[in-house]
Amino acid sequence: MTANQSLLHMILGVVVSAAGPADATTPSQVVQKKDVVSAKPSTAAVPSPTGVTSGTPFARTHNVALDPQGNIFIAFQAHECPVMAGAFQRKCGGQDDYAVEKISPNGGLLAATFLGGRGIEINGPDHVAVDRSGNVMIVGCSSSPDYPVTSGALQPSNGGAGGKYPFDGVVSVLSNDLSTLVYSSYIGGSGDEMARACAFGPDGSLCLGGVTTSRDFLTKNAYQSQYAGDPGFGSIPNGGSAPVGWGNGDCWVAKFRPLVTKNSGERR
Ligand SMILES: [Ca+2]
Repeated sequence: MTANQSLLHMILGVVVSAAGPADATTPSQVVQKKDVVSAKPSTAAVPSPTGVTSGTPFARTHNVALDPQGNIFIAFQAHECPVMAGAFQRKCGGQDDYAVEKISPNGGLLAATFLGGRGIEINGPDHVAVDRSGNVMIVGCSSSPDYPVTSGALQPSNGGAGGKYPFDGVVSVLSNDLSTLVYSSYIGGSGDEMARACAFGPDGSLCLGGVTTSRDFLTKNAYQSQYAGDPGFGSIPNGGSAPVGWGNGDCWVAKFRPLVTKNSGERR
């Protein structure tokens, strides 16, 4: 086992223990139960663990990824994070945000940024992926009406903002040094969505998957263009007596064109 693999193994061990019961949780359950523990490793486990979650009382993560140089990218839900000068977003937008950290193969914190708006970014983010150029993609779920998006985004506004179902999926790509938001968009309709998995295609395309409870979820060239699940999250469909959850919605998959736009500058 190489040093890199050993470090990653240790961090993954922490992540697994921190994730808790997995993925049947709902936005409200996540917020109410506070059933997440810090992913901060012991100093004995990781030399100079400068920041997996230093200073973070509440953190949740599901995934890590490596860039071609062996740097480790971890993303989690947090209100506090040791961001540095040059970070894309240096302050939490409100409630919890996503936080993304770049950690060297030796365990040193190289960069960190928040990513979120004044609502809550929850349940992860569920997936992190890194492309051959080192760009870092995360996908997740946000209730914020002001989650950071880039010009030319597929969906620049939250499809459920101000309504009963304010959670949309989000997909964001950051530069390798976490200073620039390369691409970011909501993806969702009037119901609730989560984006739960992501990968870069061989051509650089963004491939996403998630769950929706929206009858008006955007489709294009779709195998299944009509929503077949129950109505929105928390509703009582079909004469039932209990509200439905994510499991009563539909899955979705989406493929975005390779990245062509770039924004720059610090957001906050
Ligand atoms: Ca937030």
